[in-house]
Amino acid sequence: MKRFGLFLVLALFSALTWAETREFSMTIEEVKVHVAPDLDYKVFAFDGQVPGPLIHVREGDDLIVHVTNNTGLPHTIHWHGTYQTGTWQNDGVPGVTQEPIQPGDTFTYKFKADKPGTLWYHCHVNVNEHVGIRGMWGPMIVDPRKPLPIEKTVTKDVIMMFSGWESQDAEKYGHGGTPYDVTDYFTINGKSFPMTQPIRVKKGDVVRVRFIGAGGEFHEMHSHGHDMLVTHKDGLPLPNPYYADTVLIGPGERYDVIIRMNNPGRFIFHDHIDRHVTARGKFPGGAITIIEYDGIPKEPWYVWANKDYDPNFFYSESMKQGYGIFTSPSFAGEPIERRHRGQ
Ligand SMILES: [Cu+2]
Repeated sequence: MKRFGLFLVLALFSALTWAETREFSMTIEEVKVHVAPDLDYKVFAFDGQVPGPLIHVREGDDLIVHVTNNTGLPHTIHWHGTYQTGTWQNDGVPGVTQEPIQPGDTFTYKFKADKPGTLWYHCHVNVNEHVGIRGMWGPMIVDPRKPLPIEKTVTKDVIMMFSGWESQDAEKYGHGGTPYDVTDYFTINGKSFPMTQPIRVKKGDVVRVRFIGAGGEFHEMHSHGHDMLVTHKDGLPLPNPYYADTVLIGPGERYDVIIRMNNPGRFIFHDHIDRHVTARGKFPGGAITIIEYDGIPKEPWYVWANKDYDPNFFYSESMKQGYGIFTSPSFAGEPIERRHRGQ
């Protein structure tokens, strides 16, 4: 009996303090991604994909991330949201915390996942080009040690990263991202409608959408037919969660919302800033998706009646796989011949 008591104490102690060391490797690659039916774009891509791979860890974990720069320009990674308590040299800001990672070099970041919630990572070199229009961003989800009761009811996770693109600089590394350049494409997870994907649900689902403002624009996401319960801002639980059917996401911001899927049908879920639902100036395009309930027939006139479905477009499948780093083949770009670089 005494021994069992000791076991219980030890089990409780390890459950409370359990933290893992998680060691990942990432590369930065020059690839071309397919942003819209009429737009291919040269990017600097984490592990060759835009958005970058999902990093999913638990609050308190120790992270070691080896980053190898296989591109022709210098970069860093800033872990947006982490406090870097006692590890400020890992904050990823060139000229402030480190020298940039030069082409061909590897840099290792070591830090604790000390802030829970919806975070993201991005380059901090020449940010307005590399982050603004060149795809250098990815999601980092840190599960809290003490989730809210409502978080435990979630049946499906959806991650949406917003960004803008400038078609005139699609082929020109080292250019673009200034206030004088025209942003004419807008995307969710790197794709402009109709290349985005539906959010497929069934009645009774509790969907958590994590909005991440990865680009330089504001996005006003509007959920037809459903209210969103806004529960977290920048990873932190709100003292007073509130309902909204439009949520404004600014650059760098994150909002977590919970949507109860209680209204079977088919509903558009779109950016309410008119120019953000265009592509090269033409409607419809840009930041649009559609909530599709199971069992709703798809009439032939439905815009996505015959769509090839990618269940991991919003990282929903990756989020089910526990902790680690998760690449997504559907976000992968095509390699660019090095000799053509720097056009
Ligand atoms: Cu960069």
